[in-house]
Amino acid sequence: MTAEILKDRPAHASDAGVTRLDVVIVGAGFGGMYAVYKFREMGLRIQGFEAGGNVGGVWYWNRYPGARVDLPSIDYSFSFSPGIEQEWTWSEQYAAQPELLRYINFVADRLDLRRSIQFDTRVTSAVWDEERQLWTVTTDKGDRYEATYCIMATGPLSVPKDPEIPGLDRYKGRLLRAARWPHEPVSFEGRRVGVIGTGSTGIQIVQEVGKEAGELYVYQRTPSFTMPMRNEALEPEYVAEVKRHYAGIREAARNSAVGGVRPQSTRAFYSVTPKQRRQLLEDAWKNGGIAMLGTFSDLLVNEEANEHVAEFVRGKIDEVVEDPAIAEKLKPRGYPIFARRPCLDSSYYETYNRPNVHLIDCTTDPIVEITEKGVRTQSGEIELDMLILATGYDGLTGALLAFDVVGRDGRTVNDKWKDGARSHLGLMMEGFPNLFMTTGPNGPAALANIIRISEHDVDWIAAAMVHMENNGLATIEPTAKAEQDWMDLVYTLSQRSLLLKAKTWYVGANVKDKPQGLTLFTGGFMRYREHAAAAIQNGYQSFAFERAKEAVAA
Ligand code: NA7
Repeated sequence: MTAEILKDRPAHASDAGVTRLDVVIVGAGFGGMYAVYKFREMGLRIQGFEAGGNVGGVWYWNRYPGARVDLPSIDYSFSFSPGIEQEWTWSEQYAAQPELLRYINFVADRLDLRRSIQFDTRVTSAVWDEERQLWTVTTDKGDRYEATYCIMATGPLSVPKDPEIPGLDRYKGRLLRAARWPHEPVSFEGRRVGVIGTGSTGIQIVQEVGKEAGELYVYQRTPSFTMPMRNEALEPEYVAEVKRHYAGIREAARNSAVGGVRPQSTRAFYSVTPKQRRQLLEDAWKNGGIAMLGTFSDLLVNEEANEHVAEFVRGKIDEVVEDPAIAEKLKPRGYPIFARRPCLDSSYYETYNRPNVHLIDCTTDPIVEITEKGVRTQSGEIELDMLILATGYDGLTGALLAFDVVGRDGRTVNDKWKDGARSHLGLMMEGFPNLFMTTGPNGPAALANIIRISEHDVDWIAAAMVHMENNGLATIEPTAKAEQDWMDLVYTLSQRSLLLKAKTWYVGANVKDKPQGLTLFTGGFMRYREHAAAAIQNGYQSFAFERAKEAVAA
C-alpha cells in the first residue's frame, strides 16, 4: 500500500475566505505532531491548530517544579524515525519536563513541523457538511477551513480542573495551576505555600517545593500510593547499547500490554510462598520504577493479592515517616493499589519529616472555602502567600466536549456521549464520518504509553485514508453494530478490572455530573493493536463507506 497516490491532489473549489484542506489536525502534542508529519509526508494539504504557544501538549503546559515522566525516557519517545532516535540522547532514566520539552522541540525543528501548525489558536467548532462531505472548522481567530478529514489529537489530559471549592476567585495571594504553570521561574523561598491535590502532580510538586518553601501545607483528600522512582543518569555505554537495539526495543514495546519494556511476570501472586513474595516485593521496591506492578501477573484482578501489596507499601510508609500519626494519614486505604495511577517519587514520604511541611487531612478536616488570605478548613484558616492547584483534569473526554463537534443530522459529540464516551476502537464514532481521534477514550489511552498509542492511531488513520483513495471512497464511519460490539467488549473486559474500585479520572469520578464508568480498553496495548489491525484485514467490514456525492450524481 502506498501513500504516494495521495500526492498532488487538485485544488478544490471553495467559498471566498475559506481555506480548503485535506486534513485538519487539532492539537500539537505527541499525537498531533506525528499526524502533521505523517499526513504532510503523504502529500496532503494539512493544517494543525494548537491552543498553546508551541508544540508539546501536556509538556508545554506542565512546567511546575518536579514535573517528570514516570515511564523510562527511552520508551517515552517517538519511534517512527530511526534518524531521530539516533540523534537524540536522553540524559536521565526518567526525563524531567525541561528535557522532554527540549526533545519535543528538537523533533519539531528536525521535521520542520511548526510551519504547518497555527499556535495560540483554539478550534471552536467542527461541523460535518452532509452535502459536500467535508468538515467545516472554525477557530477563535474567526477563520474557517474546510477539510475532508478532521483529526482530534486533543489528548486525554488537556483540560485542567479547578476544585469545586467556594471562594477561589477571592484569593489575593498568588494562585498557581500546575497545568498552566508560568514560563518564568517561581521562587518559593521563605513563602507560605499551599498545595491542593495529592495525585501524581501534587506528589511531584510537594517533594520539590517542600525543600524550598518557608512553610508548605499539603491539602490531601485521597492519599495516593507512591513508590520510589530511583531515577538515575544514563551511562553513555547504556545509551549506545539502546541505540544499537532500538528497533528490537520498539518492537517489544509494541507487543506489550503497556507499550513499553517494563518487566511483566506471568507468575500469579499465590503461586509462590509468602517468603518469596515478600522478597520479590522488596526487590521491586529496591529497584524502583513501576516494577512492582509487573512482579505478579494478577495484581489488577485479584483483590486479595492486591491488598497484600498495598499493605507492603503501607509498611514502607511506616519505615520512612517518623511521626506515626502522619504516617497513618498518608496511608491509602479503601481502594486497590494501582487502581489510581501509581506514582513514582524521589523523596515524597521523606518530605513529611521536614519541620516546614504540614499535612492537612481533608477527610477529617475538610476545606470549607478559599479566603482572601488562604484556605479555611473546618478547624480554621491558614494564611498562604501562594496556593498551588494540582487538582487534576477532566480526563479522556473533556477536550472533545469543550467545543462544538457536530456530525450527521446535527448530532453533537455531547449528545452522543451523554451516557459516556463511545466509539469504535477509540478511533471513530458512528455518525461522525471522516473524524478520527488519537488516544481516544475507548482505546488504551492512559493505561499504556501515550506515544506508542499515538503513533499506532495515526498510522491506522493513514491506512484508512489510503484505502479510501484506492477505492474511490469519500467517507468512512463505523457501523452502529461495530461500535456497539466494541463497547460491549470494552465493558466486558472492564468488569474484571480493579480500576473500577477507585474514584479516579479513569472512571469520571473527579468531575461533577460526569457519566461514571470505565470506558477505556483494559485488554492491553498489544491486544488493542490486534483488534485495530483485524478491522483492516477483514476488509473494513465494521465500517460503512460512501462515494463522492458529485460522482454518484454524474
Ligand atoms: P489526579 O490524579 O486526578 O489528582 C488530583 C488530586 O486533586 C487528587 O488528589 C484529588 O483528590 C485532589 N482534589 C481535587 N479536588 C479537590 C478538592 N476539592 N479538595 C481536595 N483535593 C482535591 O490528577 P494529577 O494531575 O495528579 O494526575 C493526573 C495524571 O497525570 C496521572 O494520573 C498521571 O497519568 C499523570 P481526590 O482523589 O479527588 O480525593
